[in-house]
Amino acid sequence: MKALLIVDVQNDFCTGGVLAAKGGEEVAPIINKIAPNFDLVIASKDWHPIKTKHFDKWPPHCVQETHGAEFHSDLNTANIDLVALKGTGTIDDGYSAFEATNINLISFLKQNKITELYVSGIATDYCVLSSALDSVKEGFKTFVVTDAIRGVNVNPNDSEIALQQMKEAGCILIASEEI
Ligand code: VGL
Repeated sequence: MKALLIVDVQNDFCTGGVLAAKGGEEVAPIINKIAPNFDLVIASKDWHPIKTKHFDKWPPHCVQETHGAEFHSDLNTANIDLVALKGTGTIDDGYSAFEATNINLISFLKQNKITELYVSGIATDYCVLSSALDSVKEGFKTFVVTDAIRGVNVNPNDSEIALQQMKEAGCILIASEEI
């Protein structure tokens, strides 16, 4: 069985958001198109308290219950079976969807007999990267949907480097039209 993981397609990571990945919202229509091909669709949300050590590194973003933390309106949420909330503590970065605190993501995927995980969303160089690397570590055959991800690129090459890291870790890079 195969699952789609949609990482953090939230307002604060899209155009106009406080930590926007360039063209972040462009992943939404691609994700909407591929989502019906999966047995299970999980969407993560960065879900931070107002005060967290994470905001020593980053401008405050995706604060719980705020507009910035909502899914971008272009994302079809009807496709989503489960929302995984991460970064909910006062010290954790919560980059990986596997750090979700409202659900044990590994157990949930295993209970649903998922063996293949396809990773999409934002940001290529942080949360997509961490989630994909954890997915490999947990033994899932891991795909990264290259046209359905966008990076923050604090340094201009960060997304490129992240893609290389994912590839070296064993992720399979795939275009949405190949799914
Ligand atoms: C993210 C930077 C800071 C992400 C989260 O969702 O990739 N990036 N916090």
